Amino acid sequence: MAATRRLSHTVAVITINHPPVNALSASVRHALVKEFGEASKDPSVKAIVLSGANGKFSAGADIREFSTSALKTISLEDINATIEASRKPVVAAIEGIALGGGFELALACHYRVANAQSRVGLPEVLIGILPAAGGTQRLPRLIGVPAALDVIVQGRHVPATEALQLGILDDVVQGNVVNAAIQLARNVIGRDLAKRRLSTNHVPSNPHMDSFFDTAVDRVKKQYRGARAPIACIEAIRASVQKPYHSGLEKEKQLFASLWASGQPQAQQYAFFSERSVGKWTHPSGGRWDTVAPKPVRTAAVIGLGTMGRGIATSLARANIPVIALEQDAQQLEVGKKTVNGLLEREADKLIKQGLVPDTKLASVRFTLDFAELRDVDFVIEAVYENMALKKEIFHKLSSVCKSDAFLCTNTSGLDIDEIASVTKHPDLVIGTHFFSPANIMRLLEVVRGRHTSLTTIATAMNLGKTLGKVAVLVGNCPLFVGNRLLGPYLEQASYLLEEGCYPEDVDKTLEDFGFAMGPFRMMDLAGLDVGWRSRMEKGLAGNKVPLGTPARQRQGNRYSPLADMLCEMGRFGQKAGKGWYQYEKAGGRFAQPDPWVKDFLQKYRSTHQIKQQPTTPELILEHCLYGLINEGFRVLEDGIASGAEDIDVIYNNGYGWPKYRGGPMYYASTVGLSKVLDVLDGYHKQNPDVPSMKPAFLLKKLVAVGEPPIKEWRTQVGSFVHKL
Ligand code: 3H9
Repeated sequence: MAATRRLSHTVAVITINHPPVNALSASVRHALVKEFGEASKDPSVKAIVLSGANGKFSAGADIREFSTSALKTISLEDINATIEASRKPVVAAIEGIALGGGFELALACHYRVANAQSRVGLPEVLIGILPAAGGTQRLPRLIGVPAALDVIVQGRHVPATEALQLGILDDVVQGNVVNAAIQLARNVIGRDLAKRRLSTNHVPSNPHMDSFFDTAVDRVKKQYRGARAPIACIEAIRASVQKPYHSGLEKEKQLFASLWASGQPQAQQYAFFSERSVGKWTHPSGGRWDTVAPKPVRTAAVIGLGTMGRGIATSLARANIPVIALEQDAQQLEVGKKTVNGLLEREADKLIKQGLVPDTKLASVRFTLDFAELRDVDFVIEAVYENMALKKEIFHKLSSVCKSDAFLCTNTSGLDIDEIASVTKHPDLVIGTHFFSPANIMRLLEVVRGRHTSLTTIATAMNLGKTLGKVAVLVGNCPLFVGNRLLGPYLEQASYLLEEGCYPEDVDKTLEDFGFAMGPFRMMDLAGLDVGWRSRMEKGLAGNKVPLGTPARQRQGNRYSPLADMLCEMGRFGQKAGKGWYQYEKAGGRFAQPDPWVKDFLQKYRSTHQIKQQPTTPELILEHCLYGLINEGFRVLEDGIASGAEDIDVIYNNGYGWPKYRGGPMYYASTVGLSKVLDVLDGYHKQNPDVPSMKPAFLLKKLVAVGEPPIKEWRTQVGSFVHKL
């Protein structure tokens, strides 16, 4: 039964029961109509309580129904209207979550009571839509426009204590919320419900409301470049002020339809389900996520308190895992300790503000210089800088100091996990974790399996990722793993575009207009140009071995752009130096300004090497940079480094500033059409045979040859191609 009803004295308790999250699918809506209708008619029932089974009120509409006709059977707003109009008081008993349509259902009730651990919110914007069952009209009527705008446009999950302060809830209780709701329902029997029917209230307004909304639109246009849902949310709330309730509802419906037609919700919902599917990893050996249990991580250690180590230690403590933080240098330890303690204080303040204390606690971090203190920890994360010799020395030490079943993990953005594991006694317990900076904020975690990594080690690292609130994606061990590997051709193309006539700001603007948080040149300036330069020198690509400024076409072999190396030779390392591809107000400054020096430098470079300027359009810039990246994505799939297109997309959506409303690079390729991507790559490669990264991948050609199956089917298709390779 999707919903059940029982009687508690004179109160009918209707419980939604649709695991795992009580999504309001068609069967639930049918059941609600039936149970509510019967409770309304039953003369022995004087009040009604609405609740959810298994500790959750409801996660809202069933997202999988959006692309089916099921959504059309019994609208949620009709149910809400019936509940609100009820002459018997209706109380929502909120446990766990009341999100999206689930919260809209609660808003239609006359009273709302929640337990202290619960969260309410309208996160529709995060899946590309807007609340479309009256949420944008009822919430402003309940808590006013500014607060409603904040909750709806951010898609925030509002903790119960804050929701009480905002006036969303009537009560927050520590114990059994259904009992509390029954008690409240009894107390209000016979009361006048007119003021509790939100649709009949006015939205508090003032003469400056219109400019308030205009400012909000400008702000979200900047913040969520190209995303339509946040703007639609604001327009719907604007309608709640300007129009009567039912006209506001109409506006909500129209906005929903136009968003759907834009294709953005489909991309964001693909991204939503992809994030869930990557947690269900499979191993090339056939090992599956659900056949192995993760080991508990009761204590952890972090080695190295640089930027990464500090963020990782903070993440672990926030997840209530006690940490031992180790540095090899006393001064570094002091600096690290100060920073981590500062970060933890901020985390503690946040918890207090959200009313989550004392239920949510931060674990302790102990600081040490002594490896012997790591002898009992369950999970060690080494986070020293990227140097193979140093990492091997540490792993050798860990292998003799730590208990024999401790998991040993290296935080690296591209070093060989197998080589690191080779110096340990138990390579099966060694795994890579590529955190993204700042590690206490960024959601992405690439979990890198080595040749000997056991399924239990993978399960434990993946589970730890989830505990830390990360999106953990399992990837194979190859230079640069997945995210950074795809970045190679993207940056390479960006550099070639400069050789051929573009300026950094042209390329950045095009990619930022596409929706990237940051264009490639601003990103390189932020990360520091010297990092890549040093690694290219190690590989013999940059520096003395390549004559400075030798352009592509005059060299033997593959094309290579020396522009970034030339900037580094001149100390232009990016933001930290106050100059790189742009100029900044000072060293460490953040405001990138186009630099006349760079313009002059590029012009001289082109004329010295007689490079003819090519006409460029934004479309061309996008094709070159993005198709190169996508092509590498297909190669990663061919190599079995990522197990599906979804994995690559999750990595780009969460770690590389890819606009989620475009689904991720592989999803984007599917919307552009694989044959178009193939044609462009093919044409480019024929003209530029010295750029191997643009040679169309075998898998891309195969997918086009079999008629471009939908992305959902790529995983199986990829499997069969790889077997045949
Ligand atoms: C809406 O309400 C529109 C209305 O305004 C208007 C309608 C006309 N539907 O995340 P988890 C699945 S739009 C279908 O791993 P957690 C999820 O795929 C909706 N399925 O657990 C997974 O399935 P599986 C607005 C859903 O504990 C399983 O549940 N609401 C839905 O880490 C467990 O999920 C939202 O946007 C759904 N609504 O987090 C809320 N939600 O096991 C979206 C979840 O097969 N949901 N599933 O992989 C969330 O934010 C999180 O899932 C939640 C639980 C916080 C609920």
